[in-house]
Amino acid sequence: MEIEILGVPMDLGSSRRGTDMGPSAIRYARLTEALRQIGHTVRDTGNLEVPVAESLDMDHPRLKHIEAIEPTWRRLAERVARTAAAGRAPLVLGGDHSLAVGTVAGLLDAGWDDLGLLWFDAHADFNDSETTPSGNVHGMPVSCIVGQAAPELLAYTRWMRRYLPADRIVMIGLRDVDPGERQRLRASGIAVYTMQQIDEMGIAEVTRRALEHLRTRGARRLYVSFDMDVVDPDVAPGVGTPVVGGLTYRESHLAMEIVAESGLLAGMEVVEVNPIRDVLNRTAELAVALIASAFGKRIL
Ligand SMILES: [Mn+2]
Repeated sequence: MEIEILGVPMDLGSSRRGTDMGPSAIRYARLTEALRQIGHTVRDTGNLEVPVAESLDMDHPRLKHIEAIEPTWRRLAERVARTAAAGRAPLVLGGDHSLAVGTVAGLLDAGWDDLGLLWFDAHADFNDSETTPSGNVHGMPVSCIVGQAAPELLAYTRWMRRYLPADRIVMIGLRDVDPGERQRLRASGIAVYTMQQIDEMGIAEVTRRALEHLRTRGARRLYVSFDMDVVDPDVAPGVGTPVVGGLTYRESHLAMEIVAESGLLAGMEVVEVNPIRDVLNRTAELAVALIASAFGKRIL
């Protein structure tokens, strides 16, 4: 596979600073080497230019830094669309999770009408300007991606040519959902597997069902949006918003191995790596190992 890496050093969408250093930490953990070792052609296209938080005025209490985030989404969408249209697999390194609006918009712009989105996360990221408890946009990207949001937030997605149908998203690993978000999520049409279902069924069954769900709704190309906080903080301490009770080391790998076996993977992003909170770059190293598993690294 031809893989194109793009870093998005953005932490404007979260209040805890540090995820802007995520792309650097992941590269330092030898990402390109890991992918080349399993036979892929890899090109690192560097980082997208993202404004530094200190250089900005706090513009909007319910949509913090939205005036800087929106143009970043547009530029990211252009870059991702170019990569995808050229037949290469985009591999986006975050950065906070708000960046997903730009990546998914770019894939849709490239004509990926058969896109299915697998969203690994401790959170639903389905708030909007009305339900948000914090005003942090990294808690809202899925609302923008499916075009279900309060008008105030939706106004910042007018540049998007289309939204992704809600039944082409499956969320896995949820364990921390805000009250207003919960109601909207239930009514959204998005399929969800919480940690409770993973405990009951096992991650293998959950991942297979998620893939089957996307396949039966017409997905032929899979994009994985992997928030490192889906993994338990004991294993992945260096994340923006840690929540106890997450995936184990092996569960997270097994999910990626099953993604690889599906043969559908066409791109991926790994977000919310926060080196400030990390221990000796362990979380970035895990990110690299999980990316390698998703792109086909096998034990035997
Ligand atoms: Mn997230």
